[in-house]
Amino acid sequence: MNPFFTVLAAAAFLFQACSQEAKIEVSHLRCEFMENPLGIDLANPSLSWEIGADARGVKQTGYRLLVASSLEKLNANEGDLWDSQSVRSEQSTNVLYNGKPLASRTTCYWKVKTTTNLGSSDWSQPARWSMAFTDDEDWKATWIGLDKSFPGDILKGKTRLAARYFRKEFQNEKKVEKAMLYISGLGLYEAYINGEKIGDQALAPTPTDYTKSVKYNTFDVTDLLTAGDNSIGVVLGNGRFFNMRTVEDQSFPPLPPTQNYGYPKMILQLEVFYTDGSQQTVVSDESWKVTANGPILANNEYDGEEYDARKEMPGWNNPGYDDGNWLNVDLTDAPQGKLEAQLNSNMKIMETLPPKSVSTPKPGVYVLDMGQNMVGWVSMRVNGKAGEQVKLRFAEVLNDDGTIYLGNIRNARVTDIYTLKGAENERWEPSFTYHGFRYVEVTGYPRVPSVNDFEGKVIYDEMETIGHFETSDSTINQIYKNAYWGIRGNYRGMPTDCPQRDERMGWLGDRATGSHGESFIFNNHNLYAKWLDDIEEAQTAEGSVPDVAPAYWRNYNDNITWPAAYLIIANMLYEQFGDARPIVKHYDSMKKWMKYMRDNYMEDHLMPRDLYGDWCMPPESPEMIHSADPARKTDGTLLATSFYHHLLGLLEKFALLQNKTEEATAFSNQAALVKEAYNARFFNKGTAQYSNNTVTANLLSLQLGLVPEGFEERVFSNIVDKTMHEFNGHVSTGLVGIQWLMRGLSKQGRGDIAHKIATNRDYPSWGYMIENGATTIWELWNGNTADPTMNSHNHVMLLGDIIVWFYEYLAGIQNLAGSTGFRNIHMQPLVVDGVDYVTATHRSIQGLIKSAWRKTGNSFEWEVTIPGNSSAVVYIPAKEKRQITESGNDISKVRGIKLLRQEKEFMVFEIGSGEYRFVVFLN
Ligand code: RAM
Repeated sequence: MNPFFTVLAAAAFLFQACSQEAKIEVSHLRCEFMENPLGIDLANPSLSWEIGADARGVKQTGYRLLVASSLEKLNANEGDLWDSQSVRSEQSTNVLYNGKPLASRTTCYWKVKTTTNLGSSDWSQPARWSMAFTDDEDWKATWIGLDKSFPGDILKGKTRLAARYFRKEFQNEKKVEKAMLYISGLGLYEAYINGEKIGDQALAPTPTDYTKSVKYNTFDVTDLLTAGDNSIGVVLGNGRFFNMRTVEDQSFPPLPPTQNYGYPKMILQLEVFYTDGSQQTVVSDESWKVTANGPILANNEYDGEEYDARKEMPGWNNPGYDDGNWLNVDLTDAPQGKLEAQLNSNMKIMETLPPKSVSTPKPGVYVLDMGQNMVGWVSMRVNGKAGEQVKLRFAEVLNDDGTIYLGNIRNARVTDIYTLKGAENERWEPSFTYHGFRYVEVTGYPRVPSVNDFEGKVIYDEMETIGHFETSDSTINQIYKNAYWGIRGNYRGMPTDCPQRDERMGWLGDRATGSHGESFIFNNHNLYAKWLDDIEEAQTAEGSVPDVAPAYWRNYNDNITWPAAYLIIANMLYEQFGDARPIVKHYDSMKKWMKYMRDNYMEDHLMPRDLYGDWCMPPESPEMIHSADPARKTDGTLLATSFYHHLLGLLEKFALLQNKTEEATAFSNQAALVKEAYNARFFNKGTAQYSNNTVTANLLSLQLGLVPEGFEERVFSNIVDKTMHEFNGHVSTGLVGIQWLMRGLSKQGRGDIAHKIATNRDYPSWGYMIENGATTIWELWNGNTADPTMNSHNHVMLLGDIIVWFYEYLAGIQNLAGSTGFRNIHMQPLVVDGVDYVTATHRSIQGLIKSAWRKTGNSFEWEVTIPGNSSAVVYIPAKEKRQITESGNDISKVRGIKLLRQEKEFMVFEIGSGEYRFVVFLN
């Protein structure tokens, strides 16, 4: 061929190739689901990134990861810790570090570059993580504290201790290059260097069963050190370490004492690296001083904090303070638990809320209304004389006369007391307590307070909000908002049942399906991974798993429906975040528990162990907590056996994931026997009813795969009949059934009933709560009239699967069957009468997913965003494809959109990443 033409042809080819090249960008680098985390002690942390492109349909074909011990090396493309080399792989999330063993204290700088079907990216911006201690020998510090009480401390019943203040001075002779601080202070600590508070965490560290594990936090404190004299100050509060209640507490209802781990204690290690290469380590040891004679006179998470500003010790956490009358510390025993780096976030002030109003129900009694049931504390500004005392009490509801109602707080004192020192504009907020409240009663305030004198501090685990959801329906929107406030208010390093009364425990049953819904709204991966560890730590040697973890209450009831959360949540982390590690890590303990329950309790393949029934189903009369009507109650053996069957299915899946095929087969064989026995016992073929035909009985059977083939429709119609005729289109389930209700109805084609249940405003419904002023979710459907002994206004358990339903059904965002972490997405909106639009986003680990649909008079419009390196199967509600346009073009003419099939009232297409705008013309 003429050489000239060859050149031309080559140029033309090149031009073509270039014109197809898209701009590819890698961003949002995360290590262990966090941006730039400090203080990790894992050998193989997980790395994830997002891929963006200015063209649709981008798919990663390979990556190269560099991890370097310095930024300079990374910038020079030298991965001295790990150079993955070019890897052919589609995986862009949960890639496990696989380089040189990571030594303690290493800061790991990393970046990634990808190849895709549309071209290659440049190197990403660098990110980093830092290693804490990987070897117990790294700890040179000892535990210190004071193993005794002080005058004023109360050790029995409603316990209280004064906070303990610790201090230590040290010198810095040379120029500091870097300083890292490692600390655990139990139950809670606040730490200072040269008077400056270290970090912005609150109520740290995260709570654990301290006989099993203890978490420490890592801080970069380089900027806090000065030349010459320096000082460290630490304050310790009780948290969950010193028992909040002992047997002497005569609460009603009688509550068990909380575990006692002893008097507060701490361990601290400060490592200072100088520019000349030398190093100094300051540790907690016998040279520290301590006093309990400071301003925090008393603290207890349930009861509140008392602070006497006259007892402040100006300069105590600065160098040069005279600690002559302080005590020498005790070298204490270490808590038995293993000292480990904390991976889940600490709590933090996440939002500040001004009160909406102040009222005066009685002379001298002021009541702040925050306008929202919230969790945290109040900060206050006050002017007055030394010795004047302001008392704050916290409540969720008011009495008719406008005073606060404390009946449902049980025996928590929920009282903060501040004694003035007589300075101008005194400001105060507590350190070692928190409250669940909408209203604050203020007494003793020296003048008439105004809203400007107070601020509500909203405190929960520092966690990114990754979901937004809105519809045209104001009830649905308010349920979502109430759920949002309730969920975040119950993240306290563990998911708690409630934040206000003398309970606040990690009840397993409350969060099984709930955790799945929550994962659309919050990046809660690390919290739930930590909670699974808490659950495993709570397991007895025999295999029993309690209903509460960490096991501050020893609730070993050998029940099924509560501990089931252990497996259900491990599965959730895998499904929603693509992380299989929790499954692998806990597989043996899960198996052990299942075997323990089988060996000890199973009778003829039925599981008779159930304690709570379908907890808190709507009772027949308004003041009741639990229904007494046998027709409303679901048989306990049915609940436990259907769950056990479901869990066997999960174990089978977990076994297959690890290629343990024989074990998988054994689980599935066992499940078959359980199913047979279950149907023989509970199923009436003639009526297609399970047991006494409650919605929960039929629903669990259907949703958990127990109904014999061919009977599904009839069983479902029993659910519909019961709901529509006996309960007039209202919810009739409690905590157990509700976990499957909204999905169950919608899956079988009755999304309209789910919608009715979601938008009801009369009893029982979430809308009824709203109608009665709720700004969070109640523990009971009849929370405005029921017996106060069990009537929290901030429980999330009755949310069941409604948040999942909002995202997976109304918005239509869920993992495609078989996919995890939103690699392949199933987009199918539930378009129901009464909802005109839905807008939802979820920042998944792959990147941002959006579904926003709207009905107009004669069209249906749907905006969809699929993150890079993901694809989706989209269900467009249309009978024919010629009705559909995408960004104004006939959908059949748009490249990259592939028609898969027609399915019922949907045209089903496959799409790649990118933004789409579908319009369906209805005529
Ligand atoms: C209540 C708790 C919790 C529930 C248990 C069974 O006391 O508040 O929500 O799981 O009982």
